[in-house]
Amino acid sequence: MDHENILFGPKPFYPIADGTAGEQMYDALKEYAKIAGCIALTDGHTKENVLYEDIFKVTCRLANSLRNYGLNTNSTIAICSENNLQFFLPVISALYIGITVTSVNDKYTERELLHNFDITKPSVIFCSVQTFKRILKVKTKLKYIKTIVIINHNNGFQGYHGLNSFISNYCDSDFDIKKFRPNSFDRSNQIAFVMYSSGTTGLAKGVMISHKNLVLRFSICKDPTFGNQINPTTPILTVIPFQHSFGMFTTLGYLTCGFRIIIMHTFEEKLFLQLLQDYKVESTLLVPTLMSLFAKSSLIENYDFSHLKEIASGGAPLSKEISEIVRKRFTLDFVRQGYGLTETTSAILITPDTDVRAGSTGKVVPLHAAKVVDISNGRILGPNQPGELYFKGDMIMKGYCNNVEATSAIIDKDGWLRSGDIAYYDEDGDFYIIDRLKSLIKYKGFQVAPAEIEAVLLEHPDIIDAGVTGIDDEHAGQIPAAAVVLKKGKQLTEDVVRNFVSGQLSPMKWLRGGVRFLDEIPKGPTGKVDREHLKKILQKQKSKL
Ligand code: M24
Repeated sequence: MDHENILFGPKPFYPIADGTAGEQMYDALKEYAKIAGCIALTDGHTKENVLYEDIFKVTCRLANSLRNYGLNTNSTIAICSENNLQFFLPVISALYIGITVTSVNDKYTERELLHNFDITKPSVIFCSVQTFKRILKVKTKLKYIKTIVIINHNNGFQGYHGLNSFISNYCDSDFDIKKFRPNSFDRSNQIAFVMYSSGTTGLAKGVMISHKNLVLRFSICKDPTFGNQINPTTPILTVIPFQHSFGMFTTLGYLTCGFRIIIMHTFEEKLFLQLLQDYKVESTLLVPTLMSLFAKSSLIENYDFSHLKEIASGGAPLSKEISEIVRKRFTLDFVRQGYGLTETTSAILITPDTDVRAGSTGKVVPLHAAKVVDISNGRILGPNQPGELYFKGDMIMKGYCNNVEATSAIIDKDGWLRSGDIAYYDEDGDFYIIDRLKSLIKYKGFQVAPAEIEAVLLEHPDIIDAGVTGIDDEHAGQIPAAAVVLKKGKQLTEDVVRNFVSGQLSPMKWLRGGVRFLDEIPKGPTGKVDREHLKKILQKQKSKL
């Protein structure tokens, strides 16, 4: 029977709590707010602190403002900001009410923002001083955007609200927060977030994450084997962008645990190490690019990390060698790995701290199931046999926003989600990711969809065909590279093509892997770009440079 090869995660350590994600967050923050001086967030760059008490009060008032403004469970707001102390205020307030939050990359260009907003049509955008200009430009083109609120500015400017002015405009100054209660609704159907992912193919799609999906993440975060022991005030350092599911759902989970979260918006090696030491950090999150940096860093020995219990890495492949070097250099018992997709809310494979194997992405988390499928015949495979990974469980997204076709291409009728990754598991149920079947490029853990860059290249009047793929890079994991076919008689230089792309797409999508001019793009029988073949051509070119 095939079914004996389906791997199930263990029972959850605590039963899944009742209520929506907003109600659970409200209850948790209310408890921690009672602890005098309990710090929720510290800005690693400025050292400014925010207390749980502050977050609780402001989110209740902001939620009341959003209600009075006219938003409800049918509304969508957007957040477009780098990591900062205010990022989660609109996010948490929206969770209380059941307003959907769509989170867009703060580095996105106008073109990219237009594409993502059009999927969800948010009416209010919460942006930062840094993203304001771009958001303003986008607003002039999108009629459904009614209001902009600048979260890290009190009173706003150019006639646009800051966070305080928005609240004082829509919430009475004598509003009694004791009277505030979050809304109750069906947590299985209410969409808490729309995140963005290219899935296994194509352009960005809106990934609908329900309140129930999020409740499961909250539970796993508290599981002592797969998550963290709940000791309020435990210091945690994170540099993972909040706009991405990895940063968003780990940090929201930490807030439900009462941790002190030290945040960074930009990675700086010295500052990161200084923060680990000065705040006696017990746990930190990294992406493999930064793990590689620390494997070679000459600064580590200058600091005291005696409080550090774990480093966790995720978002892209981490080699066994790098993992072991970093573990030894920080004198840790283990390096934890997490593996997830935007479509699985958060990590669905995590290294349990009871059984750590270097190079493994860990075991299936509680209440979820995984299987490895032979890509040639669809059979479920046993241990040590590589195939495509599939997942099932309550963290699997509700579907792609307004895109039934794409949803049924990735989730089958029995609820199994195709990961597009090739992996195997060993006799003990530890998973190892070995390759990516889908065309997705991972640049420093960020998603880059080749189809999006190809579409931009084809807009150039002298380019008649284009193919993009990721080529291996020691520092970034993968970097995008392109092959283009020019119109007869036309000539372009590599720099012109690279600049054409850089002018329209955000830095993670720039053609750092170079451009090659070909007579024809290698394609398969159905006309799709043969990325394996293309990769060989482009990788060869890079190794010659
Ligand atoms: P998205 N090893 C190899 N490939 C990986 C990987 C890994 N560990 N993790 C992700 N990928 C690749 O941008 C696969 O090809 C994420 O990356 C994502 C989303 C939510 C949570 O999504 C895969 O198909 C997380 C990652 C996450 N990672 O770690 C943790 N969360 C975590 C770690 C420790 O769509 C593609 O990236 C503790 C707790 C955690 F939550 C998916 O790319």
